[in-house]
Amino acid sequence: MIRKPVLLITGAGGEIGHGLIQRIAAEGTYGILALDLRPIEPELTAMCEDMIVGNILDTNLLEQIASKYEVAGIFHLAAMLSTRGEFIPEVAHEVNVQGTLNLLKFAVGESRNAGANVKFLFPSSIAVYGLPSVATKDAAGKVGEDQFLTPTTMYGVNKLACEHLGRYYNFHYRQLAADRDHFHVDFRSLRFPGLISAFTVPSGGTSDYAPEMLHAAAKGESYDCFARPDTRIPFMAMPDAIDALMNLFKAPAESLSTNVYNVGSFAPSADEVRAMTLEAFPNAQLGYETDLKRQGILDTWPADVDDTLARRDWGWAPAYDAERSFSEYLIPNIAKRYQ
Ligand code: AKB
Repeated sequence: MIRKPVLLITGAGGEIGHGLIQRIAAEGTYGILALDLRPIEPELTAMCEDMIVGNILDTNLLEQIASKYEVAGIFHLAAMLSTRGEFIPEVAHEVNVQGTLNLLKFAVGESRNAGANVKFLFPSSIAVYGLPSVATKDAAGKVGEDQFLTPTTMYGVNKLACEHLGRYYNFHYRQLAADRDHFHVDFRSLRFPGLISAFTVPSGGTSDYAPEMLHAAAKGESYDCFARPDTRIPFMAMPDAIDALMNLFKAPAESLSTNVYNVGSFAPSADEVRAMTLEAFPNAQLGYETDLKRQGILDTWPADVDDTLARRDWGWAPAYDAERSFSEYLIPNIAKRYQ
């Protein structure tokens, strides 16, 4: 069997996967091995070396992949998000933590086979933060990587656990074993804010109100926002999220001072998102019906993040602020999509 060097993308059919497959295919440096529970769109499949329908919890499947391909890097995107995870927390833990552990172990094997440290890109989240009250959130402003790490959702707990697992596999894996490998997993993680794509609508997240509002307005559907008008959390346009992942992937290891980086972009209130949406779609019917339980989660997430380390270590600089995200990326593309 011929082993081909590829980048493995788990959760390839999700929101980030869409943009990432297109970016990696356009760059042309690597082949893509897409893995998802369901087949992905034919146009995206056509950009991939292979599309495997399967589960990250299936270790036999991962062994088969290892025997067939030389995986040069992993973008482990598969996850169960914060809202959905609260309905089935143990399943969320299995998918989010055991699934990540399986992939980290897989990455160790690939590093050993390749004789080089395989890069493991992991999208973490602002859900790792757990601010104790709205007053603390208001006072905290931009939150740094080491502050308020007391998440209240299973998803946040899982993401934080996986950041630590990644650091362990990077630096301490089997530290007492006599036959400890020289090679390790090069674990790199980004704490993403809520992401907004013009081409896909998220599901199962708690930051979903912003993209839901925008897509509903473009479709001419009425929408009641489940967050309070004054709710403020950070958001990012999808092209910047893809840039962040690719730039961190390409950054020289010696420039990185940590395994986990905040990345910020813009941080509008729910009402500011509504106003920007109404500017583009003046007839949209956008109201509020606050879901106090989901609001409770949003109140524990920071109003914004301090991304000084990402800016310093690997030159992070978002291309899209709120104005540009809406006027140049979101509105034109969403409007065209639902025309
Ligand atoms: C969610 O809402 O669960 C995600 C996230 C902020 O990580 N979009």
